[in-house]
Amino acid sequence: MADLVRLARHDDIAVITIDNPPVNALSPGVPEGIETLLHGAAQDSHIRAIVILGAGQTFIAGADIREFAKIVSGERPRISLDPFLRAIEDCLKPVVMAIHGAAFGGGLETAMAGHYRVIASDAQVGQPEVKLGLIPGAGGTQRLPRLAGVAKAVEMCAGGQPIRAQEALELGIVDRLLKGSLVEGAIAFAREIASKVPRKTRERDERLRDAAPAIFGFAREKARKLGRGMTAPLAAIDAVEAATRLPFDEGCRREAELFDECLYSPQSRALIHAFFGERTVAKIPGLPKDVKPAEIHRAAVVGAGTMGGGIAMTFANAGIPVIVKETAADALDRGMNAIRGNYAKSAAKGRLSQADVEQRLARITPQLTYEGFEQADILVEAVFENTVVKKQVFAEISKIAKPGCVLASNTSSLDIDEIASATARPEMVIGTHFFSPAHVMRLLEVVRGRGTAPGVIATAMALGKKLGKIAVLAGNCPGFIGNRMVGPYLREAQFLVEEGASVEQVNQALYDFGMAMGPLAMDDMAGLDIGWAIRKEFARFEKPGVRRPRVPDLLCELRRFGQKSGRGWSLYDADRKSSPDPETAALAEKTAKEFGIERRIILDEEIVDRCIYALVNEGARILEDGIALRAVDIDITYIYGYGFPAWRGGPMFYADTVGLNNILMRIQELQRKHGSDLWSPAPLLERLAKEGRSFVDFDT
Ligand code: T1G
Repeated sequence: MADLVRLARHDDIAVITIDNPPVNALSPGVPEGIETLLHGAAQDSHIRAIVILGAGQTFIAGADIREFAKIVSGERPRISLDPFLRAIEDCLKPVVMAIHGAAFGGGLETAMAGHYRVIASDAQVGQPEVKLGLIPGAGGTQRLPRLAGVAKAVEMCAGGQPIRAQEALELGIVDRLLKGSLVEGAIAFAREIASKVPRKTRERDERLRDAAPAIFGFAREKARKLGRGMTAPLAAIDAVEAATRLPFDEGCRREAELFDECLYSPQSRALIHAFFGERTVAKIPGLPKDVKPAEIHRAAVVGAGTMGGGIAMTFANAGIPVIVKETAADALDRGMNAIRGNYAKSAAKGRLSQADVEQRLARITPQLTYEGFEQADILVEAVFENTVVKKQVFAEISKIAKPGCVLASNTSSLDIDEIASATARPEMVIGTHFFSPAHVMRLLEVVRGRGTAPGVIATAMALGKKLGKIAVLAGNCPGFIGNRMVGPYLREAQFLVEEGASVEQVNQALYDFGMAMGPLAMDDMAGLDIGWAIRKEFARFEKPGVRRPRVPDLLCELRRFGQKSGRGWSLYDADRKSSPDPETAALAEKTAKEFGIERRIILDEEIVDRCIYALVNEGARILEDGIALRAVDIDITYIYGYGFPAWRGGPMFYADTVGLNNILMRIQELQRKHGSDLWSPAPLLERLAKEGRSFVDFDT
């Protein structure tokens, strides 16, 4: 095994390089290796100062996240990084940390134990541990406020967002920005400071005194709002607050206590599952190794509606010129006005400069013809959700498209093979299901058809990453992964309203569970007419006599399509703020009477069980059918596409935490009450439960 750490002498400067690809994580052997070489260099009389840096793409990206599961399972002891960091901080010769790429988590904590820090101008530093349900556990909550001030340290540790090099310099986290060669710049800097007395960050208390107590109260309020349900951000605030109240060593002990509470919490396991899941979904087993994604330099979108416009923005935001075509001038104008409006909102929030906005708008070419489509590397159809309409568009674009051009449909549920049958090149057809608003939502559901070529799958998955999306590959069936599961989830929510729960109770119960919004609120946001069109499209597959929700169709017949028409399940004002609609409640009561549905008091627990277990059960069927490659693909789909709380790990991981046997028993109870057509346990769920296994086991 190549050395994880090595030392090179540059005359009077020692350079210690960490070489633990891919991200120089502090895996077992790395801290030990650094400490050994540091000790040697400190003893070497020729050496006046020491530089520590990372090989490859980045400085240290943190502790080795893979080790946490082993610690929690007891497979390996929790080893504190503190002695290693003190060895650096107490080194008698100046230690300069040279940062490039990312200094995240334990990486920034290691850097702050150094006496000086220099950084490449495009690098980032941060304490993203809360995204893993953890807090900085190696002195970060104690050293960062001493360098950056308390307010910024709270923001970075509780929010987890990295900052750029320039801001790190302005804050005093780093001492110099380097352009050009990092190692040469660092060595030159080390020579400059070699004769200075090493500064120990832990002794730099001056910035702790400027902490206004209100900082912590405000931060907790913000954390409860932005990290609703998450415990780690609050623990991070407690730890930084401890730094302002306790001497360094005691502050570190308090940090370690809070860290352990997080480490052994289910939230951390769920968020680490989501972290690796986000990377796993990009791996497509069975794709031939020699299949390489094609480059996408130009794109074209058919349809400038809500989805088409958002998709065009997504390409433009990624630097890809895009044509957007409509059939009528007024529709095109509406589409372009919506795009300009979205950019204006981003500029108003300071997320984009006016120059950025103009640059992105310049990449979007609105038009009423297919002119230029023949030059595109991908054509995306984003027209009305109807198979006949989509096939017509595919028949047209497949005649124009150049050889090798990917033909993609943004359908959210229709048959990709049926759509592909309208072309002479079904091997180039694939589903690219964006989520509304397409320029914001991170999920991209890539749907392979029976004939889709491996190269087209590879291209769509790589394009997803280039567009800043998390691409998940799904097989072709009605609704693919996401919408196929949302069907039973919404069905149960709608049934519960007919059975006596209020719309608000159903929404609140799932919101309190952690969903970004309740199921009926989501239905109203997406538009009840979408579900209506899909139900009509698939009515022929429905088994006669099986109970189905009545109220949603009645609302649609009354032209109540949700937010877009000011009322649906709820009422909406001009700012789309919702309020209870007594007419919906009356409609549910009347429907129940008409169809003999018993009305009763319903507890939140039943609402959550029925909606979430409907998701899990359908998820298990999707795995059986091979529509999803792994259970984690379903989890990532729901976390990034449907607002499922990441701190619960996604529906399948959540099911594992409840225990599949418990879920099976509850579903069998619902089966006895509501019948097998609505509630029969998926065979995979039954099998795993009987074998005492989990969905995570199923994936491994
Ligand atoms: N540990 C183990 N594996 C890691 C890792 C880590 N810290 N970071 C990345 N990987 C793996 C990843 O799974 C993938 O593997 C490969 O590296 C490339 O990653 C004590 C408690 C640095 C910005 O949270 O944000 O320090 O899929 O695809 O897009 O207080 O990785 O190839 O098999 O993401 O170029 C805190 C996590 C840890 C940073 C690079 N640190 N990493 O992005 O590559 S907790 C983090 C990232 C901690 C201390 C605490 C990103 C990156 P595979 P990638 P990338």
